[in-house]
Amino acid sequence: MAKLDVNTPQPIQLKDYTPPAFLIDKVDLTFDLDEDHSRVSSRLVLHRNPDHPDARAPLTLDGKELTLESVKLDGEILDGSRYQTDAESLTIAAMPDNAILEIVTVIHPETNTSLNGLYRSGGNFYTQCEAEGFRKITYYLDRPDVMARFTTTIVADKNKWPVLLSNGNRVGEGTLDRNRHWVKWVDPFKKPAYLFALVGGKLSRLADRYTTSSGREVALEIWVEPADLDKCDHAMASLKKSMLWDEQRFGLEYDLDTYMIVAVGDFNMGAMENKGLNIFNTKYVLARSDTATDVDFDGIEAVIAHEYFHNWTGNRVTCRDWFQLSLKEGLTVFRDQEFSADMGSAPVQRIEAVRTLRTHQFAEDAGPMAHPIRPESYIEINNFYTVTVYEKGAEVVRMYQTLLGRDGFRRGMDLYFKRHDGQAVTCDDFRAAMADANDYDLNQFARWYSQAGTPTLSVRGQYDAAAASYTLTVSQTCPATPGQGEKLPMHIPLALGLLGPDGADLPLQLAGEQEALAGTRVLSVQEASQSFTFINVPVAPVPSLLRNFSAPVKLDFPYSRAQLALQMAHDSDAFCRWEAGQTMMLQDLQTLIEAARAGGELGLKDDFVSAMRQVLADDALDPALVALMLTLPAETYLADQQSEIDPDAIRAAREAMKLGLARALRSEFKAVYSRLQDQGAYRFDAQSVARRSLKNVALSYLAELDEPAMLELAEQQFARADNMTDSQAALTGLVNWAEGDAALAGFAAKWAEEALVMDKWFTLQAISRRLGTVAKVKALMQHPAFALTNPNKVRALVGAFLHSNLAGFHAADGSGYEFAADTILAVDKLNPQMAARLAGCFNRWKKLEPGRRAGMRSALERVAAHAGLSRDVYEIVSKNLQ
Ligand code: 0A1
Ligand code: ZN
Repeated sequence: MAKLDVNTPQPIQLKDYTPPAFLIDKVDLTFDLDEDHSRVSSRLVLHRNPDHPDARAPLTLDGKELTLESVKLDGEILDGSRYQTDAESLTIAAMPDNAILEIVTVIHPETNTSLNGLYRSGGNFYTQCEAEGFRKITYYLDRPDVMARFTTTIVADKNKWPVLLSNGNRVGEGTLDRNRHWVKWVDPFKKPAYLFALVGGKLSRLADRYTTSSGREVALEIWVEPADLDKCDHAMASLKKSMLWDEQRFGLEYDLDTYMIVAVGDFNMGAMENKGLNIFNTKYVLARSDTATDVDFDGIEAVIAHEYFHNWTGNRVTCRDWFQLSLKEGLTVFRDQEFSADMGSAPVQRIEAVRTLRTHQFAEDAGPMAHPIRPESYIEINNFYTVTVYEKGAEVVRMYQTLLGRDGFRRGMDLYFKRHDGQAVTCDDFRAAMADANDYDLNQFARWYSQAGTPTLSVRGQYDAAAASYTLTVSQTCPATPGQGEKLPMHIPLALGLLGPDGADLPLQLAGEQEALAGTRVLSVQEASQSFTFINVPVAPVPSLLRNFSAPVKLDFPYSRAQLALQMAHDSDAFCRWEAGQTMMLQDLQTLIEAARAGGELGLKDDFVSAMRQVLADDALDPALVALMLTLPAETYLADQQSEIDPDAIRAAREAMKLGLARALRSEFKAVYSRLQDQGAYRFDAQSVARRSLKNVALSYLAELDEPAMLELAEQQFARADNMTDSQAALTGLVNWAEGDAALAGFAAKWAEEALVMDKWFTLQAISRRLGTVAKVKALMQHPAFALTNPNKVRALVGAFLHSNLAGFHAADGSGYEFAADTILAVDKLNPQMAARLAGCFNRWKKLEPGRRAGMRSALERVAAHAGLSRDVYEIVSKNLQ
């Protein structure tokens, strides 16, 4: 590992939390925006915080990369002896208990490539302040437990930046000399600085209105580059649906007169919930049926909802400190998942959420970056916007609902808002509201917040024919994770049913209970090992376990193949039905991987093929569910099941299964493909999306067959498609063959001006087995549509290759690792947050076979030793090398 020196970044610890020495009541900001610099004048009304232990503590404001012009305390200009600055702060030792502080700083948005703080994109101005970007705008108490009322005046050239937006309500505007104009905004709600936003530029607006349940009229505005105005309708419709849903499900209404969404092409994440002025990555706003896929339409609906829901879970009630990030993110992801379930097919949404969790979060939990949903320490908070904090956090919130029921969960939410509206609070406060509203003991449940790692739930069943009873013995273990050797038992809701020989649910009656209940029930598992006995069970049942994925755990039950086939065909729980298929598929893939490593035959088992044939033939099943059942797990997920990863064997096994199924079920796939051809124009509704998804899964199998007629199907679909879903699916099938080159060229020529469509073109090639090589990715980085400064482009090409192309990235000659190291270092100079995300490609390195392991280690060491490395990348590589 790189030597530690005095500049080694130090971790911040949850246990060191202290309240701020001062609080800010009011902040008035004036921005003077210009081409080669911008000036920020701030006026803070402060008072000493009585909750701080030291009544004479100095005032230390956060500030980074600022040029300080002046400091005034209560009207008096301070000379340099009255305050101190260093690279990250400004301190005034002698502070009165109440004060007005006026500070002027100069900043350079025009050279800010980090996309944190105030920056430029396409000539316009945008901000990103979460988590700690506000300190790059002005000196401030940049921490979420300091909530203030903001007023913002923006001054800028009228022609260059005609639209000037900030949080809250617009209260005034006017013109000035030198062709400049000003606009003033007042946000009536107290907020932490991370929710501040400003936008200035040439933008066009889609406007609409919404009337809330209590009759408040809200103006809705989506602001985009003029050329994109025809791609905002779906986002607007999604926003209105979200507003209605939150009123109906949680009784939560919007609270300002205007709700604005701005889309920007340069953005580090998906979107940001700034009060009244959300800023979005264009990817999660812009959609037209010919430019965006069904997956994009779904993603937009979910992210629009997510940011809107943050207005209550995040903004009205915010986090005390960044360790509590999951308080707002886990809860808001849970809320957007529930919304999506209500808008489309609930089982399909659930299965997709579980796939994401297993593919990405389980991997994170098993690697060097494993952390609990409430981490105990961090070096760079931007590295903790993780699938653990978000997706596992959402699973933890879901478990409250599973344990308490929907009504109980709602009671807990109501109490949470009643107690904490306008406050900055902790995950413990949320748990207390759930416990108190339901008089339910959630003390053991707290371990979900503090223990990292994915628990394994081992279940064994014992049928006693004489007693007509069935006993399930449930034991739990959780593997060690960095810094956490021993784990204590968790409180796990285990939802289950028992299936009779025909696959129907048996009535459930636990020993000691008076009557049997039909369907699913939830057991509360709390011990390291415990037993549950069901009585009046007439036959040996097949247990249907962890229904609807009732807890984020790995389940271990010794199902026979026949039992899995029964569940696949009959389980009343769609998740368990899908899961049984996945279990069988994984078993067979594992066999194939071992065969590939040993150089053996890669054939498919008959019972697996016939179970899949039955799924394809089942007309009663939702086509979207059939599509999911036929979708193979990602290469990376397969890698995570291995004790030692051999990327080539994994690829060979996965392709053998795909080709084997395509050959065995050729006529079934053809029939499904023909049956589901669209009649008429594109529509985005659950049924049409489901049909397209199955049709395109069928095409993806058929395109594996090296037969001209099958490629012709893909070519025809590509030529005729009126929508991007079908167009992209056809191209994906084609790119693995030489015939794909012409289609790729045609696609690029057609969509050269559409940045988001070109992202698809980059990704398709980065993950293709034929084209996804280091040399090809390097060549594509020279394409005029690529830019190392644009996160969407970097993610689409480099990110996709490093994270999703297992065999390409892990090329045996180590070229993938050298390429990764070079690119991480190049991106780190521009945008550390992006570079750190790329560096996550090394997280599995200890599990690779020895040759590749050595190559990865030396690439990691080269990055770690690089002078001037950011804190962001340092944290990832140093934790990898520990
Ligand atoms: N709070 C946002 C996510 C977000 C986080 C950080 C960002 O920049 C560093 C941007 C957005 C959300 O959950 O949507
Ligand atoms: Zn969020």
